[in-house]
Amino acid sequence: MLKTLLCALISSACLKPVPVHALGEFVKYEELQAIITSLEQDKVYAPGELNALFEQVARDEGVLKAIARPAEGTKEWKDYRPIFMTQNSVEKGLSFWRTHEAVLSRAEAQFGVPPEMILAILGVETRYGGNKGRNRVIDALATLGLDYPPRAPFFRKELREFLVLSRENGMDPLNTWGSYAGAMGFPQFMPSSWRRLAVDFDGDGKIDLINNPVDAIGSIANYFNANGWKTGEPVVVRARITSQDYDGIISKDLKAANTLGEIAKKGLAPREAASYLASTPASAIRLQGDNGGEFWLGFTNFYVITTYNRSIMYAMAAFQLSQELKTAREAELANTTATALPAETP
Ligand SMILES: [Ca+2]
Repeated sequence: MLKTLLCALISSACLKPVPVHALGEFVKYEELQAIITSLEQDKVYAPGELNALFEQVARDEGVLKAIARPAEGTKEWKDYRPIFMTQNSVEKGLSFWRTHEAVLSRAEAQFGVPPEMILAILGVETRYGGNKGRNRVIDALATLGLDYPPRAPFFRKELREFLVLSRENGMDPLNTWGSYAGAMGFPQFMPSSWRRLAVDFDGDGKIDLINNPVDAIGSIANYFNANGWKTGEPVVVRARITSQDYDGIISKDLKAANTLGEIAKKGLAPREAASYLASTPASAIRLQGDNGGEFWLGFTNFYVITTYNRSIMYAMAAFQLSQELKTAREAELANTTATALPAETP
């Protein structure tokens, strides 16, 4: 396609409005036909089945608009944080925690991921299942995989995975809904993550992340575990400035690329007195907070959160929500205990 070529050469060419494609337009695309041929050869679909399916798939202009301006790319931390850190989110999280307490404990025992972290992901992703996305997944993935050149190969792979997943899992691909990027259900798993890391955590023989919060809880825990979550280790701590050499050590990567010792030499050390080893892998993070620059030291677990969504602000929001939830839960349990105890006789 000429447009694909142009966009590959000049990325700004892709930002202009593009013509609306009619229903079924994608069937003409060579890139889609390659996916269809491969799925027919692999006998996942019968010949003709997918061409008929894609006659009912439409390009989604809203998806292209949405991907051009994700919140992580346009907001500072001070404006990003309040989107997720609300009283309402903490209260809903506590309510979800009470409802699914046994399942969360089972997930922690099996995968080593604490309940508050699993809940924070559910809170940030979908407000505990309240907003699982309003886009038809097949339209979203086809639009991004076929008409969004900057990330087309990634989304074409996800489109293929989605078609396989639908077949494996008995889902109707024309009636499955998710985010503008094709992420699905309570935990907003992309199709490849669903196929690789989702688990049937209630043992009903089916993995359902869209309607089943139990499968969602187990799947998030398994995802974190598989991506290297270190049970009981810290996630991120606030740093204090000890000298002004720190500029060069601020991380641009999504991994713990230095050690605490290296970062300390450049002038950033944990704010709270704690016995961290100088050899601990960490990265120095700078965020623009309400009161100017904030410095943090992210550990391996912090970067495990970014495997879920490749953004430092996302990981920080999820971590801070997890801590709010944990504190609120502890307070709730303390109150319950206090009222449950018999009154002491003086
Ligand atoms: Ca299940």
